[in-house]
Amino acid sequence: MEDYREMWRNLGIDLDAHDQLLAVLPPLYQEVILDQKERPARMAYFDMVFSEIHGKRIQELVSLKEKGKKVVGTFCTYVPEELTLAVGAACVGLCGGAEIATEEVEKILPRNLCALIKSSFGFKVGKLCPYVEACDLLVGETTCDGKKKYYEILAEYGNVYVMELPQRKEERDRSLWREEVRELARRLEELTGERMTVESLKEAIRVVNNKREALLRLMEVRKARPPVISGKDALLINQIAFYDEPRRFAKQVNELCEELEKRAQEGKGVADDSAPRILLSGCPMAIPNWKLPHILESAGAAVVMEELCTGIRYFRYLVDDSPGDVEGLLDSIADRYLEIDCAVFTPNQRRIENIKQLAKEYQADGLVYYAIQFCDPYTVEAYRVKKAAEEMELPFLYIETDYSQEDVAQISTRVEAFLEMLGSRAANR
Ligand code: BJ8
Repeated sequence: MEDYREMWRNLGIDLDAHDQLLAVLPPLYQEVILDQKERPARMAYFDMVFSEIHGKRIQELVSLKEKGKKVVGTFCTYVPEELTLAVGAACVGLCGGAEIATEEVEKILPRNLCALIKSSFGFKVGKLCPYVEACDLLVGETTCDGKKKYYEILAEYGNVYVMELPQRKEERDRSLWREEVRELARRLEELTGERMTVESLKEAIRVVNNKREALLRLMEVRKARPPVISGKDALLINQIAFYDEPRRFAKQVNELCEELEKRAQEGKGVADDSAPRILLSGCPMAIPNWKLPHILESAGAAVVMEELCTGIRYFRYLVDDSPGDVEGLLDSIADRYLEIDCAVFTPNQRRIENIKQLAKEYQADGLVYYAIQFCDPYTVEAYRVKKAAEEMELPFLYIETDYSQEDVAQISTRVEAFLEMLGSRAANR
């Protein structure tokens, strides 16, 4: 890896603490990702992106900034990437997936707050994330209570703008959300000094839709039996989708899909066809949170689909680019994002229907529900998902955890028992 220390120093990174962080990642990556068997050759690109997580991509963002462009950070799939691209800025997802600077964080945030929020804040207070330091604007949203109150505190550390996300999907909610999308567009125009035009919006929609289509193509090939890519590799790709350059990323995903489609034709898989197929559902798994998929796949399961924001919730719907004026395109963008079925919405029946459909399409043998401890929307909605699974006679396993490694043995035991039960069901079929 090149020497990026000067760049990190200029961004205000705490170099000593950062060295410690970077020392932990390669062995973890080796164990969880690189040691898997039969990995597709085209995963090499994503391995490179990960190995350069604080290097090459940051260098690209810094050189954009040197050319007068802006970088915008987001924490949620409801914040429209298209708007950022339409004003020539870069967009990066900033959710944290590792326990970081916990002592510092817990001086300010409560201990019993979800790990994802604490992690994001840890990267900021610990001065450990060059992405967050490269951002000219951080865009938050009123999703769960923890996040919206956290943004008030984050505003003491950076330039924060918060979108008001309604929690229902009635017509008046749609009007509010369309207004919010317009307001963000104005804020981004102000930040960059660029006006959004029909052309720039259409181009941005095209770029992000292409990324979504590439990821949808990847999901399609995961229906194959035996599975042609591991759940961990698919998750890694979904995680990288939040910070890589979107055009290059889509091209790489499409090239990987060619390889996987060929594998599917040849019946070549990464696991045996008898491996229990798992639909994973729940809270997002931000990089480098691979804890549960690693436990599942090490125990012999094959994760075939993620009903997560680091999964299909991020790319399921495309933006309609047919309107011929800026206002129409902004409405079209707003409407697409309001389709997302996060558990912060009520009622949220669409999510239940989507989960049922995914379970059928991917021939899931079991549903594993992942909830981050203290996440009210997802822990409470688990009840309805469990009920839906019962109606489908789909075995259900609920895992509530955080980012620590302390409960790995206990989760492994529960996962093993669950997979054993799936195995005996299959044998009795
Ligand atoms: S659209 S899932 S990215 S809000 S896990 S911080 S909900 S307490 S991350 Fe999310 Fe947007 Fe929804 Fe997706 Fe709160 Fe729960 Fe923590 Fe969460």
